[in-house]
Amino acid sequence: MDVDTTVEAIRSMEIRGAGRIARAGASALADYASKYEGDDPKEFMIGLMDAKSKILDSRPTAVSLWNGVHATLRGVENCGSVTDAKELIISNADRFNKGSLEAVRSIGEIGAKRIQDGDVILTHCNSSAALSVIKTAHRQGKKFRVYATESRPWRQGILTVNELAKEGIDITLIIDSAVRSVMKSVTKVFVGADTITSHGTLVNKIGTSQLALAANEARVQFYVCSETYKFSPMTLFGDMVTIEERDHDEVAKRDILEPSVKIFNPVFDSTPSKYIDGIITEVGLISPGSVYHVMTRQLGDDIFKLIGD
Ligand code: RUB
Repeated sequence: MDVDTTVEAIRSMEIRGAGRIARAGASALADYASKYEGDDPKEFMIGLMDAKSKILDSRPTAVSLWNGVHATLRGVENCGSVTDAKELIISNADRFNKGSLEAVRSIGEIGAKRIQDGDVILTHCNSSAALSVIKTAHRQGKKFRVYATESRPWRQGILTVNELAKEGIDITLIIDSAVRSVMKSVTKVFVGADTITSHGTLVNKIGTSQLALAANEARVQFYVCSETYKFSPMTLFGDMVTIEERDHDEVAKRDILEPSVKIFNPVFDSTPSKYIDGIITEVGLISPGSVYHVMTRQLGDDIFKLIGD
């Protein structure tokens, strides 16, 4: 898919979920590189930087997209020719995408160990990482049931319940406001992540923090399933995470409302680290307090080169 088509598909939610948009961004840059037919390095780089900024502007909250794009462009400034740059971008994108899918699989293996017979699981929205944990535990023969929130306004919960039902998992759809009501019988919560800050705050689908509060009140374990490329290097340097606000029409059509009614449609919210029992990543089950160490260990000195880019 070319850059403009990818950007439009991400904006319109045809491609959604933090992992998927990161892989789509990486693939779009590889598509630009593979289709460039000239041999002018300057022209190639101008087109590449234009593609990069369009992709990064497509959705503002998930740092996975930023990390996917930077992983794909890593080292391109040192290439001596357009041919070298094209090869590097294509192979970086391929490595990022394969690593991303492998991370989801590893998270499934690690997280499934936290699920036991008789568990009642709650999940929110539609997270490939969280569903990898649930599906892996089911494939291992564990007997449990799952509640999934509808996740207004886009209702990604419908994707979740259908995906889990096809696996033969005992799944119940609830409306978002039923979370506290079902929490009495829930034993574990598994959610995904769009961004995790250097101090362990989770940014994920709007309503996640309500699940965390209700879980905390009911003494229910709350796990975040997150590839490490959802850790945000910028937050280490004090940057805030931008919370996307989407079109008002997604909440309610204007024609059913009095003209003076305002609509506020934030897409993500923040869950403080104190509500998180563990973050299940491809490098292991870590505490929110370990995010800084994992992120700096993985990025090394690159972290300073990346910031301000
Ligand atoms: C999706 C969402 C998911 C995370 C993680 O929001 O909040 O929990 O993106 O998903 P949206 P994954 O539908 O607005 O993109 O684990 O698949 O990366």
